[in-house]
Amino acid sequence: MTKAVALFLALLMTAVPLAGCTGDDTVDDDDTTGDDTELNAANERIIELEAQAEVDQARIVELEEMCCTLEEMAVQYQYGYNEGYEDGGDSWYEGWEQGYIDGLGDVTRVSTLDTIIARGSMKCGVKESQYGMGYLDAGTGVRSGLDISYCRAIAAAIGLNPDTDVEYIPASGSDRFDKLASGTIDVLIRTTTWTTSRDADLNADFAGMNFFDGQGILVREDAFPATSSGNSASALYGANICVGIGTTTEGNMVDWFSSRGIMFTSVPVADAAEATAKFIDGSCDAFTGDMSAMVAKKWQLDGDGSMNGVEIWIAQELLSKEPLAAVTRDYDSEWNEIVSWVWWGMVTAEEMGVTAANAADMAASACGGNDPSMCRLLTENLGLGTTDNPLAGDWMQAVLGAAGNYGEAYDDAFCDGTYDGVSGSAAMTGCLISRVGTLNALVSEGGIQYAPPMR
Ligand SMILES: N[C@@H](CCC(=O)N[C@@H](CS)C(=O)NCC(=O)O)C(=O)O
Repeated sequence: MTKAVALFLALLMTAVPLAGCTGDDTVDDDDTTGDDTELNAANERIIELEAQAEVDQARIVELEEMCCTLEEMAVQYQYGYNEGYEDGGDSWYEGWEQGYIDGLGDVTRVSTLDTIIARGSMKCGVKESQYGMGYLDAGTGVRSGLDISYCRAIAAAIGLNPDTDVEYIPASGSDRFDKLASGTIDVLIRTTTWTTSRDADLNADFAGMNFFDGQGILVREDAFPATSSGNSASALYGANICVGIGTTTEGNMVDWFSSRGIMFTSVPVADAAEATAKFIDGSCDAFTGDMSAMVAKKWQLDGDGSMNGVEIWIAQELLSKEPLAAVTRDYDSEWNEIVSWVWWGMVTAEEMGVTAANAADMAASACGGNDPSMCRLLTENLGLGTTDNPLAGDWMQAVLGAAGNYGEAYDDAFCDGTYDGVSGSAAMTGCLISRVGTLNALVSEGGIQYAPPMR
């Protein structure tokens, strides 16, 4: 790409002076100082330059057609990079060069949606360790959590069977973005925080924020007693703190403690299993991660007796903002739009009082009666999808059937599963993480879960 852009710019730079030249090619008849030979030579040169300008102009048009938009140029770049990375052999850079050349030969962009439909199944990159978000019950093989519901909802939206056509692929804190970029997964839904540098530097485009989280710290009472610590992370002087490699948590921890002048030792771990083992055996005095993970971990460790009688507590502070979002690859707009609008569709359904149970009836009465916005939500695709694979008109009914509205999905993930989907967060019962009064309530309840208009 660098070469093509350089050539393109070089040609442009040549064309500009040429245009100036041809626009100023009159000869002054009153000029008696020049002789005919000079004049003829100048005229010949002008003709020569004009001919060259025509050739250059044709080449510019050719290059413009090849790389008709900047976005397409970037797609080629990415294509080349991915190809090169895959086929790189000894040197990824050589592979990149080759991949780029190959990529130039194939500028046709294929939406991930079309790839999924052709394949007949969707690959969702998930967590398996975090109860409430992405959890695999080793005994029953059942997956649960808000992230799993989101994967199911997307599958249903695009006409797949959410029970059979979703392949769940575990993604760790450190390999998740590679798995996405390489196409090992179609979408990443794994408690992933949306940050500027991830968005800008990685082959990653963020979509629906399904949970607004923050960073928490789980602490061993025998290392730092809760009462004398004032239930505060600021008392953790000299603590050994387990933190997942490749997470936002690592940087936030350094920011938070160093800005307060608190010394600590970071203990980097590959995953939650290693962190849990080190926390249990005392190699780590504390374990830090998303608050949703810390609450779930405390609940699990309190319940399974693995702390051998050692009390554990969660510090009162939220150390950061962790808006957890789904992620697709860059330059994959139609697919990103679907992933985003499935989430907003679930929020909108809750705002409008539509649930898994009443969606079909609501559609019938709204479209037969006088409720155009409800009819639109439940029976129109609103332009989502690709030319080859537009979403079905009843895609939102399928989403609701697979995962419910946001309130129902939240209830399935964190509460007792009895919520009716319309009565509001205060009506949810048996919640591991209460929703009422938090950022994850609807805007109408003082939270920030909010959907742009669906029309
Ligand atoms: N939102 C964080 C995710 C942090 C994360 O996944 N941390 C792991 C580190 S081990 C964790 O807390 N896991 C807890 C669990 O899986 O139960 C990010 O995007 O980097």
